[in-house]
Amino acid sequence: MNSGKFESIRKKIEQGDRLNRQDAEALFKWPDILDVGELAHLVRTGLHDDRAYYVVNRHINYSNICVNGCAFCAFGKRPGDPEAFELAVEDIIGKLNEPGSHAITEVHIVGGCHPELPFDYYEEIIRAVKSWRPDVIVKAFTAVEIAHIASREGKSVAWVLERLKDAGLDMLPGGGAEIFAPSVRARICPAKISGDEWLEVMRTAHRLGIKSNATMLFGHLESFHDRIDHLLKLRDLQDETGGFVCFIPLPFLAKKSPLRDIPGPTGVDILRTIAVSRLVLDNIPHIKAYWVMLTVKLAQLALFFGADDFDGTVIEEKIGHMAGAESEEALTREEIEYLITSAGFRPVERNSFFEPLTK
Ligand code: V47
Repeated sequence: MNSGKFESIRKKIEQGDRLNRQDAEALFKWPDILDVGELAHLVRTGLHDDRAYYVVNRHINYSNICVNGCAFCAFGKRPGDPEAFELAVEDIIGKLNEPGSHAITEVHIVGGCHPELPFDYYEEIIRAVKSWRPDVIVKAFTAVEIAHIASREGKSVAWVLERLKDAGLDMLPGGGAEIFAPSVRARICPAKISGDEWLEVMRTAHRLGIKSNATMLFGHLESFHDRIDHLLKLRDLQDETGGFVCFIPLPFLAKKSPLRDIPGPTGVDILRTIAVSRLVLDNIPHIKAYWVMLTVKLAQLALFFGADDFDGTVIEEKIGHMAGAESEEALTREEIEYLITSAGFRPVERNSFFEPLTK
């Protein structure tokens, strides 16, 4: 690529113009990632100055039993597998009552596509968490779980979302998007809903006033073209609904996953992908450096490559760690603030919707 192309992209960014597919391709090919990072940092700083957000939250997995059997996933287990588990609603509340969870403002609840759990169970989880603490934000069930629950109940996605919203659901997490390209999904997650179905669940959620995040799993069998296509589809839906709060690029962790022969993305590829995401997704306000998958050291660097959010305290994490994540399972508020401050940014505690919280 010649430097003229890079300069034309720089100009677009400086003028606030939208990048197109060719621009994104050029950014993936440009040899110096520091140039790409500099542009992403310009955008990130324009939006968020020196703020780096974090949330005091807790993850809870209600079950890892899953009928999908995705090739990249070490978390999901078939029914009867010795590592399969399923929590009763009381167990979930028990986790919230453990020391360390008292200050959380968000509960992130996800599981697999369970073949048998009744609809009441999902409603009860949300009601129980809300009665544990009415002001805690419940971010629960990926678009994949919502579609699965709807299909098991023989109801529409809108019906499921409306019922869960009535029970107290505040927001959907961004998981399960993987990569939208059908040819790659056919190899890594053939039983999962299609990318278009994932987008349709999110469209419905946003129409019903339920905001969500969005993810992209990268560094497995997909091409740069597939990544760009994924980002552009999210950007198109965001133009339509405005319902995405934050985008989370998830580097594939291969080590203990069924696809363990694939090396997974390098650090440079991860930083470049975060930067390109910031530059292409001009209508999604926040980009998360999810330290669990990135490691805290790379997450710090990601703050210079377009990311503005460090995610959270998490407390208990299974999806990444069962796949071989090398990070801790939890960070304290003080540790996160130290990591952000020592990278030269200003830590801002936020709620799930990125409203700043004063301590
Ligand atoms: O949906 C599964 C991915 C996701 C692997 O919305 C893997 O705020 C890497 O979505 N290597 C779960 N990734 C994590 C997630 C998330 C995390 C934090 C915050 C939010 C949010 C969402 O992890 C899954 C899947 O896409 N995943 N296996 C793996 N081997």
